[in-house]
Amino acid sequence: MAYELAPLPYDYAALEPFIDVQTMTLHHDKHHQAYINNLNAAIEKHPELGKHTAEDLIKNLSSVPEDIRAAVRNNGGGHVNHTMLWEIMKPNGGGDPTGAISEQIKKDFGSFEDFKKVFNETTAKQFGSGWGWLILEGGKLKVVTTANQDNPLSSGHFPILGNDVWEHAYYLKYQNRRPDYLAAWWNVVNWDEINKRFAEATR
Ligand code: MN3
Repeated sequence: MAYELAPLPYDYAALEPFIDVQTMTLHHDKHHQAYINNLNAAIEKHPELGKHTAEDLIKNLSSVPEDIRAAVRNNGGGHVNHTMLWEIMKPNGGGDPTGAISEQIKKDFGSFEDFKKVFNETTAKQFGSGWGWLILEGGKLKVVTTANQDNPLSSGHFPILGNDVWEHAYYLKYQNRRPDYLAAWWNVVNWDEINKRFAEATR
């Protein structure tokens, strides 16, 4: 198989009480695995593509053969997005941002509280399934959303952080209260990893 699911980098219960163990188990073992299975099934039709990383595939969707392009966009995106999500969370995370991203947030949004408000309000409004993202555009941080499993990489932006607002990400614990999930999520973010991604975005 060209693509494989990495183990969750912490225990399934490690993000309690903000993200419950059942959601983490289903989200990683079933949802993320399904994106990988579907991506592998699509790649079987064009095995030469399997030498590329999933990131490279979604960065260059126009080079993916048309018969599997939608499958790669959705399932390659699903794989890349969830791999990032597990990495930018950690037990005992959260708190104020650190390092270079902290300075950039202050510069572009005024304060961490103002940034969170923009991110949470923008992402809460994403209609249906999708993601909220922080990207760098023209040297400035910007909050954007995408539908489905689309990733900013496909439009040339390396995502610094992103959060999943598909109902499977929060419904078991938060039901229809997407804003409550978005507010709670900041308690588990991993600023060290987000700083690494910010450095990558600025390269
Ligand atoms: Mn998801």
